[in-house]
Amino acid sequence: MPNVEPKLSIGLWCTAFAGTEVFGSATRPPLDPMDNLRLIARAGAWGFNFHDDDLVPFGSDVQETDRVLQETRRVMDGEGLVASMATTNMFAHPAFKDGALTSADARVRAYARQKAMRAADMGAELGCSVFVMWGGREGLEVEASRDPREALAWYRDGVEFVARYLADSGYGMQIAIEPKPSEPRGDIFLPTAGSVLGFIATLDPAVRDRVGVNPEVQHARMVNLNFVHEVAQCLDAGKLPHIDLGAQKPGRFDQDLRFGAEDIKETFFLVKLLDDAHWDGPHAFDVKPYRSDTPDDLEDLVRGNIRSYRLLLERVDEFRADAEIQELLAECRVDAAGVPDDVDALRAFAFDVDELAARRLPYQRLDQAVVELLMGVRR
Ligand code: GCO
Ligand code: MN
Ligand code: MN
Repeated sequence: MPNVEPKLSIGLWCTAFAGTEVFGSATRPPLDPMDNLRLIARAGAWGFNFHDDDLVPFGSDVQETDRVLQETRRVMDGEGLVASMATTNMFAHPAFKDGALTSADARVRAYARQKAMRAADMGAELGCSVFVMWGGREGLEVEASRDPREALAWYRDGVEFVARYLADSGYGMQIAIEPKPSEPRGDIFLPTAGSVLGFIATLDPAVRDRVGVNPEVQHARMVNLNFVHEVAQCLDAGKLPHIDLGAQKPGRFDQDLRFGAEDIKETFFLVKLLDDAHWDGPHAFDVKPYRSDTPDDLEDLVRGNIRSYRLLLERVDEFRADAEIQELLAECRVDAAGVPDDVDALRAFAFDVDELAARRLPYQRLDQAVVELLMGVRR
């Protein structure tokens, strides 16, 4: 049995992705948001995530916004679906062509804050627990265009503003900043989980507790980082309110492939890490259909993520119950019996370094056992 039953969610923008990219136009018709919610529920997800504009068309007035939110609520209740995470689209509109919270145009920065406030209102209305801030346009191509220290200061002002707005409005949502190294900008500010953790440490202490990281598998693997270690660092800092899951071949553009579709071993250790940590935040699939998918394939995309997550959790159970693996793990650890703690005694202590160096580590067998476990031949 897993330590925690995972809350599995998916973004409305994932299933609604019609296939438009730089080299080609849409391959699927638009997907109505309410039909999208029903599809996600039918495929077995616990919850859904949305940008303001995924649910309510850009530029809608207050009445239209309220109408859509009420309809959403009705569908959620009918389908037993949870609104997990809300976020602001601060990247699609041409007004954000050179940044949102880090734009050198102070009017754009103010407009971005306004849009974030409205998105937060929508999230609170639907009962979301997390507010993601992905700074897709927060970056540059022309290094000469701004002093990155100034951009980071604007970024900090923007995040603190949103965090204060949530607090002042009595909203319980946690902010989760999502790092990404590039795409759509040539260079995005806050490229890795470590960068976001460092940035959070500089926030006003009055709002710092409300802000964490939303790391994404694909964004770390785009730049060949060990995602399991990125997530471990967020957990260690108590800063993991949310996680974006998917799959990615290393060193490529953001592929947003179905969870489990690449690097099964690292993905297994990610699932294991989250369950070992008893982490009970929302597990969000942030994936895209293939351009070749038809509308009928979208449900398979959602189901595939869920199934792979659950299957890997079963493999985690097997890892814990595997006598040989547990024995090998026990062999890997040695306590410091006989070694003094005391500073003076430790300074004087004579280590047998040859013995330390000669210790045998059963890593060939351990890693092979994991590979075989994942191949399904140890049951
Ligand atoms: C990406 C990002 C986005 C964000 C989402 C939330 O694919 O580059 O992951 O999908 O997570 O837009 O703002
Ligand atoms: Mn992505
Ligand atoms: Mn994401």
